[in-house]
Amino acid sequence: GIRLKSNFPYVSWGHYDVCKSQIYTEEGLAWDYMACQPEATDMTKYLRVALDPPNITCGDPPETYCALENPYMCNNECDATTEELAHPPELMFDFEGRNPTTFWQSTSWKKYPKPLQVNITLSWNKTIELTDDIVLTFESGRPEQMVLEKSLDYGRTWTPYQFYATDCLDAFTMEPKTVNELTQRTLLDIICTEDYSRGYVWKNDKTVRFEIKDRFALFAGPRLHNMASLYGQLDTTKNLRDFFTITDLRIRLLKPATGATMVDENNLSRYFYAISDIKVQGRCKCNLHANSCVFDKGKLGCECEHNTTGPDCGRCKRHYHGRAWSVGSYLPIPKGTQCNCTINPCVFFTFVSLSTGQLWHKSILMY
Ligand SMILES: *[C@@H]1O[C@H](CO)[C@@H](O)[C@H](O)[C@H]1NC(C)=O
Ligand SMILES: *[C@@H]1O[C@H](CO)[C@@H](O)[C@H](O)[C@H]1NC(C)=O
Ligand SMILES: *[C@@H]1O[C@H](CO)[C@@H](O)[C@H](O)[C@H]1NC(C)=O
Ligand SMILES: *[C@@H]1O[C@H](CO)[C@@H](O)[C@H](O)[C@H]1NC(C)=O
Ligand SMILES: *[C@@H]1O[C@H](CO)[C@@H](O)[C@H](O)[C@H]1NC(C)=O
Ligand SMILES: *[C@@H]1O[C@H](CO)[C@@H](O)[C@H](O)[C@H]1NC(C)=O
Ligand SMILES: [Ca+2]
Repeated sequence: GIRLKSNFPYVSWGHYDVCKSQIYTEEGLAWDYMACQPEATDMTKYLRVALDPPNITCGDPPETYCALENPYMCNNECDATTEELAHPPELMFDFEGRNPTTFWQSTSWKKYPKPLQVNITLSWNKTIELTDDIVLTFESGRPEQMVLEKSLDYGRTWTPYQFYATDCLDAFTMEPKTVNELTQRTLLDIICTEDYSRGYVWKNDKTVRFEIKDRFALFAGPRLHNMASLYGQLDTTKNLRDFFTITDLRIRLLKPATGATMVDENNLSRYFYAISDIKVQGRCKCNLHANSCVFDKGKLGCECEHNTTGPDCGRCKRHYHGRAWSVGSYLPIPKGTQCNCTINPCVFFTFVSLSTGQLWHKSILMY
């Protein structure tokens, strides 16, 4: 089990909002160092999106689309040169409170039976930890085949997160499963689900999910009331921690909605992909050594404490290798970790360079 200090400020997702606090000890005032992490937030504000093929967005040349459920209803026009009729990728991430919805749209399945396949790659150039379900909203029927993939190394290698199909056996030779069938032991299994691909039900539910919360619930209980138990597991089980950690996501659209067993070859303008919204909630991974994450000059980075440094606070600062770096811990001091100075006493000076007048951030160690 995990022991928690009763005075830890506990916020929404159970993260501690301070990295250190002053305490009174028998020897006087001292610092108590704690695990800390930035608050979870909407991570779609900080990503880059790339499409493959790059020219797969509709509207160049302009095209008219028909509704999937009614081939005579053809009032969906896409023209990249007209703002009101363009459907660029940004519209997957804009604020969706308006009516009508705004969405990205692909070209239609003109080259049928050649597959209509699109990769949508989301990159953060920073390690982030997912804290809530990934939710995609499709505006023209959910795809009949799709794979969600993740990368943990800035897009060099990819692994599947989840497969989606109307028929898992047929599409991926996988038995269909639902997230509810997972247990603590099989939590990291990659499954194929048919839950989000069924024919015409798209009118009622347009969303495709990757269920993070249901997986958390296997440790933290149905209403996530026991986050300490989850954090205890995350703290000690690297595979589990890495499972929810990403630098990039890729949505591989493999087959659009057709709503039928046969594709109507006389009217291929009924088949295309359209996505109005993508939700990705998470926080910067700071190895439990930072309270906040900043977005500066287009770049996400942790504001490291505990004398650590690096984009993820993944190492000790220069001259602070008195103790080997390790992930911050939810366990109380002295298990709580921080990098410390190599020598004792540890004094630093900041010099003003006399020749240039500039502040010289060179740190000098003094005995
Ligand atoms: C996209 O570009 C490729 C290669 O340049 C071309 O073969 C393809 O027809 C283009 N697709 C569209 C929809 O314009
Ligand atoms: C097929 O698509 C065209 C537009 O490409 C449209 O005018 C027509 O009404 C559609 N329906 C049928 C059944 O042909
Ligand atoms: C999409 O990504 C996969 C690997 O993740 C790659 O094999 C494929 O060629 C990419 N492009 C398309 C258009 O599917
Ligand atoms: C990613 O971040 C690194 C620094 O951590 C930077 O050097 C690189 O240019 C960034 N790449 C992109 C594509 O922004
Ligand atoms: C970081 O180093 C400074 C200077 O030596 C020290 O005062 C401080 O206690 C250290 N912080 C942690 C969390 O170890
Ligand atoms: C740094 O931590 C190590 C391990 O806890 C300890 O042995 C060492 O004395 C510490 N150094 C300083 C300068 O406090
Ligand atoms: Ca939108």
